[in-house]
Amino acid sequence: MDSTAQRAPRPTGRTIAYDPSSAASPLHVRAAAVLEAGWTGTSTVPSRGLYPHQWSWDSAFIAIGLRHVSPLRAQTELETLLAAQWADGRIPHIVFNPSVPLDAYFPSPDFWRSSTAGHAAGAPRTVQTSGIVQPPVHALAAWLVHLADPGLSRARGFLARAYPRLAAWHRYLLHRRDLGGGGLVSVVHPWEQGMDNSPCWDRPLSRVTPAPARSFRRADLDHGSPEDRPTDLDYGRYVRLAADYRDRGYADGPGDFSVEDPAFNALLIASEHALARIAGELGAAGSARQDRAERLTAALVERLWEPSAGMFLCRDVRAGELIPERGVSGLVPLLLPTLPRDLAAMLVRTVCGPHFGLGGTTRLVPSYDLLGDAFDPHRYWRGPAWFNTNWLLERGLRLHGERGRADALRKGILHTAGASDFAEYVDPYTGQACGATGFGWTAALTLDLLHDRPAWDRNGVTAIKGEDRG
Ligand code: 9WN
Repeated sequence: MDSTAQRAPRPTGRTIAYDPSSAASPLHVRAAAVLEAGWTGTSTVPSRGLYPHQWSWDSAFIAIGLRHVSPLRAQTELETLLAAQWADGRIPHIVFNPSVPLDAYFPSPDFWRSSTAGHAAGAPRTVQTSGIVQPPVHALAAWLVHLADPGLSRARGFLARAYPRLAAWHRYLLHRRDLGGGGLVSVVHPWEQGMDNSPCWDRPLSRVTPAPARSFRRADLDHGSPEDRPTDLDYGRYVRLAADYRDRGYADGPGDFSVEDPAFNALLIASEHALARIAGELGAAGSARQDRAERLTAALVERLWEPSAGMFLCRDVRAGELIPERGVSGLVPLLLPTLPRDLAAMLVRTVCGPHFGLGGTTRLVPSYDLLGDAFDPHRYWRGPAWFNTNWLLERGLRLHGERGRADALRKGILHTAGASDFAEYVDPYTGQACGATGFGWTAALTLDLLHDRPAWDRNGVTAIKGEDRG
């Protein structure tokens, strides 16, 4: 049954159309229950078993959904993450919960040693974190959370406290991570980009000597099926890269792995647009940020657009070339309002074409090229569909006037999320659940899609109907 179109009997026996965004709708109730179960008192775990700490981009997506249930919790979610920011501006990809046993997740705090190895970079003393980052969805999330309850946000000084931290975060990325020298941000580890095991990393990762398998113990295989997870060889390379970065005191500079990724940079641009709105709300000028967002968009097109693929590709900075693999990350810039029209039209054609199959062969947009040699519908980021990337594409389609396609994708996401018990990821053809169920951002983004779709302002930063009083 399509859970977006459920009907419920009234006591009178009359049947009325059920409002799926209502707090009483079954899908809303189930999604809210997932977030409730993952709430620790200060933040939300992505998954109690597989990911029992706070993750950076997960928290941003979770806050975007949580705002529909509790704007206060959504603000707290982001505040907890921002409190773990390093003095150099980086927001760590994991904030560890000290009450969780060390062996529950690998790499654990004793691997990252943030407070000692990260001392020179300004890691906080009071909380243990990882030393790498994740995509900057946070300013966008903060703005959307503010819009959910501007009165509460102003009363708590939410944006006034978040703004300097978000600005420092963007400064870190723009000043310390422009490793290619072309104005875009580079990631130095696949975990930073968030689509950890994408075939886009295979080529740059092949230069990395793996850490021996016996030198670490994976905890993920205690929860996930090995066929769905990265291989031991990939893990060995992840461990080597992270340990080398740690052993350099988390100092940034050219390393074995530096990649300019389209989704990471597009999310930074979307967040720059949001920061401009936040500055405006706080009575400051946001025009410099708008200009920067436009310059970054131009750099994105200049450095990562590949006309023959009809999409953006990743750039291997060390090799100085584009990586010839089509990952979903190359479609995410569709969410940018100032993307040239012809490029947006080509992205729509590509997402609906044979490589990604939207509206044709697939239920949801896969994480990787259906026709690619490395495609696997179940293995981590090598083909399955994720809910956060589909949510981003739904926004992009809507922004660029593709309302019919956006509505269909929204329906597909809601149906698949409900039917898969809010899976971490799914087979893009069948919707079969993979990885964890009861996954945080799947539930949160379901809640967001259950609410009214946004009216778009000219910057592509949403205003929920009737709530944009700024
Ligand atoms: C490493 C938490 C995170 C997500 C990532 C996803 C996965 C971790 C892992 O889980 O990564 O950060 O152990 O595989 O790839 O996007 O943020 O949900």
